[in-house]
Amino acid sequence: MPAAAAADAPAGPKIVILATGGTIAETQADPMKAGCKTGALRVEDLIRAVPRIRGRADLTGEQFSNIASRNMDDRMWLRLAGRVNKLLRRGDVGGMVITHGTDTIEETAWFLNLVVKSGKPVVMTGAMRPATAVGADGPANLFNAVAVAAHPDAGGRGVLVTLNDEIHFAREIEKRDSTQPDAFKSPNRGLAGAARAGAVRFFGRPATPHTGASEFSVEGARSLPRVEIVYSHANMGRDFIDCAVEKGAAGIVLAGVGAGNVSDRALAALSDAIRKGVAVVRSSRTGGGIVMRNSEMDDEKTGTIAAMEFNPQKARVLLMLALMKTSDPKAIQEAFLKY
Ligand code: DAS
Repeated sequence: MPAAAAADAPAGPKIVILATGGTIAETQADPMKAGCKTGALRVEDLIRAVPRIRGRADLTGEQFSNIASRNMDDRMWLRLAGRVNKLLRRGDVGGMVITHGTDTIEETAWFLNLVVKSGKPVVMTGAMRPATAVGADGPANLFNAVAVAAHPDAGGRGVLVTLNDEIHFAREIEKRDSTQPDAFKSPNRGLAGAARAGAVRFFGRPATPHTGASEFSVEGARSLPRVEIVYSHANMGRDFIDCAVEKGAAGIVLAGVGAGNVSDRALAALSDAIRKGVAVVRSSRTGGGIVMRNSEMDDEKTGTIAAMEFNPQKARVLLMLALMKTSDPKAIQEAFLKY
């Protein structure tokens, strides 16, 4: 067999690529002008665009959706978790790659990390540049994601996200730049590993419970508790907090200033919300650091919950899942300390 054909021959474990959409599947009418066509490419197109990818694993593609990830919602998350769990229960499936828009990839990865019940590899990826862009990053990201999912030591690490030659843990990854290919950082506990041209190196294992060891499950769930994020700022009043409560939020995540702080006027609204049984988590809008319990604000007195390292969008996911089990602020705080 010629060398090129041998390199393309199916090898390795069976990996299912589940495509959900995002820029990796977008094209531009003119690469030099703004504007992208969402859902332009299907999973077969994504696979076809990557030379030698079939030599890394026995690949099957499945189109789950083809949306911009800003439109990812609870219903799709529940359906996605169900599909991933079902595929991973199959004896012949060795692992999965999920392509996803980068805008909310960190939220979906963190959600799946807590509700997928399998130790098999689940690796998410996407692209910052559309498929037709000069220097499109999608093909390299997909190639690396397949290499990570097919790696014999990739299991048991929770959901991983591979972009820009880096492997991130679902718990840690945050999108920190709106345009650059190196938009993703894992600021608190660091990277899970590196993947360069399909060469994979793992740096460590997750230190917190995930997948099979997570107590959270959405099996049979038809909806998720409503949790809103309110953004703290100078001159913050109470209206958006009151509105969230009136609209039926079971939880509120505060994207607080500094170490999860908020104005006295807004705090009065949060205290009223807590008295009505709404769980309130204090996170930070700063993009780094840890919102510790009883730091500048007295959580014992206010009944608030400290988000620890979780940014507002990650805290929202954890609060939604915690609220499926309890509305007791102390038990929810335990979850934020444990996960
Ligand atoms: N198109 C946006 C999204 O779906 C951005 C991207 O994928 O990079 O999230």
